[in-house]
Amino acid sequence: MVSQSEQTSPAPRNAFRRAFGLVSRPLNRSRFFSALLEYRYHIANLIRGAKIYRQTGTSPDYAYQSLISLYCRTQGLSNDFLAWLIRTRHRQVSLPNADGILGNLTRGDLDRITNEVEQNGYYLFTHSLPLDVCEELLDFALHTQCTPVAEVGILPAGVYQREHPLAETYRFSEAALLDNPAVQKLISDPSILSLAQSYLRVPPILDIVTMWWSTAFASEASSEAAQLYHFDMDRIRWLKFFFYLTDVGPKTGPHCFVAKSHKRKGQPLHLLKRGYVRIPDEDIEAYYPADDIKEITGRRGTIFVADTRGFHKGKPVAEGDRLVLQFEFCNSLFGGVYTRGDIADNCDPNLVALAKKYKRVYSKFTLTEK
Ligand SMILES: O=C(O)CCC(=O)C(=O)O
Ligand SMILES: [Fe+2]
Repeated sequence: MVSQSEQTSPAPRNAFRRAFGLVSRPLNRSRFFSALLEYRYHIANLIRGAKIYRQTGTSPDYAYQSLISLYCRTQGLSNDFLAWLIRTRHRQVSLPNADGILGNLTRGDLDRITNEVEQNGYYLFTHSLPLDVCEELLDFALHTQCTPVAEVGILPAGVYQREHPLAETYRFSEAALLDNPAVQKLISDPSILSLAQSYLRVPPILDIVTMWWSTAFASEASSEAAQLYHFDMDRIRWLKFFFYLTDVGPKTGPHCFVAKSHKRKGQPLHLLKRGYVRIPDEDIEAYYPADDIKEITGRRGTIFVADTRGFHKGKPVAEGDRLVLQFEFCNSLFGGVYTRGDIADNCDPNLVALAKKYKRVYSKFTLTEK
């Protein structure tokens, strides 16, 4: 159990000083205040945007753009500061025992994994999805309509034909995924929820449920299919859970992640100055040691998490195809546009019970009667 009593946070002022290293470094402090002046336009946008977000649940685009600009200019400090602010407002909640798809995780396990993600930006689990769950999800993916998304644009939806790909990726709708019993179980899995809370340090909010095929349709890396290095920046802080549902080797589009690049100052200013754009492999390879550029391969069922504020991409698929299921948990829905969804009251009873009890976790969904 992750209980509130375990979260004895230090006095906010001290926590703030410790978090931002302002205690014994006067130079940093003056830099911090001059940055405040320099960035006042973006800060004003964030403050105005936060007010609107509190009233409506959505953020104006200018505030989202300022979130991105500040992230790039401060090399992540602005997001860390906002995450600290959110922590002062939302205490962690006592979730069910962290016994689930990731194993029966003790508080020690959660701390160890959280620490690894904090250090490296990703963590590959020893536990994997049981084969019957992989089969169920693969079956879903071979019989459910999805949308082909190609470099040239979006094509009409249809069922993916493995032998005749017409686009680099095929994406499933969140609504279709939420209808699937295996997905319902996973988004309410206690080990997943506990790890998300442990990393975010506030009750996690489920903001993305997605699944997509990546194919060998194009020979070039597709920007649309996130096959060029980039960082994600839709929220303030988040953690993505990836599930490989097909075997993924070096030629079938492994996820690539630059270890440690998710940290504050983990991305150099000369790359961040380009803004929220895709970065060619050569520029990543020129800056980061080869040892830090990881390719995550694994049999179907492989599970890993990543803080995709670090540089990452899907390696272009050279042969065959790759099916991935992914969830994102965030600390706030402030930021980019998000889709709302429904959780029907006739779906997995554990999910319905959790959605009633942990309103923040499922706050982008409405519990509907079927
Ligand atoms: O396909 C991949 O492995 C990368 C996906 C990606 O960029 C993301 O999920 O943010
Ligand atoms: Fe991404």
